[in-house]
Amino acid sequence: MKSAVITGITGQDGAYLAELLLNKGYKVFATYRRTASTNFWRIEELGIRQHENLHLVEYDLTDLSASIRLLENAQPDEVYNLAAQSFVGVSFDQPHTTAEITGIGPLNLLEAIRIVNPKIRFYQASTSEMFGKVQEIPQREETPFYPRSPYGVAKLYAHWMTINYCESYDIFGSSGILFNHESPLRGLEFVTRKITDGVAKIKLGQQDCLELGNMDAKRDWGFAKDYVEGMYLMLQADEPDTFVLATNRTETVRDFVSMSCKAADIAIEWQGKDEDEVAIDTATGKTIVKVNPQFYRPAEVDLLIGNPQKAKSVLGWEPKTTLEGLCDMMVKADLIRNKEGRSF
Ligand code: NDP
Ligand code: GDR
Repeated sequence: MKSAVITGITGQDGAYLAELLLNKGYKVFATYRRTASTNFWRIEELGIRQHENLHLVEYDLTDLSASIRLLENAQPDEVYNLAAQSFVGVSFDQPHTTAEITGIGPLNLLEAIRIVNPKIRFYQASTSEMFGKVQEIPQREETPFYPRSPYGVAKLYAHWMTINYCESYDIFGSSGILFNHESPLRGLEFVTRKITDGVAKIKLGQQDCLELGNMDAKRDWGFAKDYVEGMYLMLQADEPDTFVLATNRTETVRDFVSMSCKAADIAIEWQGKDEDEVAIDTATGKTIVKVNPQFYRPAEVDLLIGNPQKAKSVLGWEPKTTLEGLCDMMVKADLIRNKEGRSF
């Protein structure tokens, strides 16, 4: 029986990856942080919390000795490092914490692998945020990096440390440069889920208006469940490497709002520009979306669109879900949850 450590089981990707590996017959050691109240709702939604091969381990990525103990106890074949302070907006307010968790944290795991067993394979959750300011489109593995947030800078450090540990100590460390991936399990602070949850509440009469920041930002959005397959494939490859996972389609935040309203059967009309831009519900004449500059970022990533060709040719990986399909799935899930009075 193969075994794997997944850090960050309480997050979106950790939950989907655990489900995938359990279905493949893995023993999974999944880490969570001690918090005053537990947040296992994602693995509960997926119905895997009580799985006999899922072992929940309390752990903090910033602790080197805990990282060593984690690997000594689990003796895994593979480590998937998904834990991070992953919210770009917060990284501007908490740059130190972000650097410690998102930048130095992965180094603790690399050191632990070096000390405990250099044969353990390591996956690092790198990100399209490392591309930041547009240097080339579509972005691919060779595109120069220009991060635009403390989060992006921290991730870039961890990305290069993963490569450095491969080259220095012959550790199998692969990085997935993943573009935005979403799902009904996405955190409510991220824009897609904020929109689908907000639109569902507006449809149900539970909320009047949704306030957003930069409507012009363009993102390459895929489905998280497709992307965790790519993580798994990276650690089954013959050689460690870096791979972009993306859909090669980009849309604005505004487009995602329009798509979500359509999925909820709300007809809208856009009016105004910049900070005065609004979306009007054509049936009621009410403003249901408006701009709040509070959500603008000090430095923005304007345009992301990835080229996943290498992942396709080397790993046989391709995204399977369209953006319309993803958006529809998220809106439907949020309509059901909000109708039942449970919103995570
Ligand atoms: P989430 O924010 O949903 O999950 C992050 C996880 O990290 C949570 O389980 C969180 O625990 C955990 N965590 C945070 N700090 C620590 C710490 N100090 N020690 C241990 N665990 C910690 O992220 P996603 O699932 O969306 O993303 C997974 C990874 O992929 C992240 O590293 C993210 O940066 C990266 N990524 C994500 C993309 C996306 O579009 N989703 C795209 C590219 C990269 P808690 O619940 O306690 O906060
Ligand atoms: P991102 O995701 O920063 O790309 O990072 P997010 O959904 O937070 O923002 C996407 C874009 O939408 C704009 N935006 C808003 N964003 C939020 N959160 N809230 C708003 O109200 C809002 N209005 C407009 C943002 O300015 C931005 O341009 C995600 C995270 O999962 C990272 O961990 C991951 O590495 C990258 O995706 C790839």
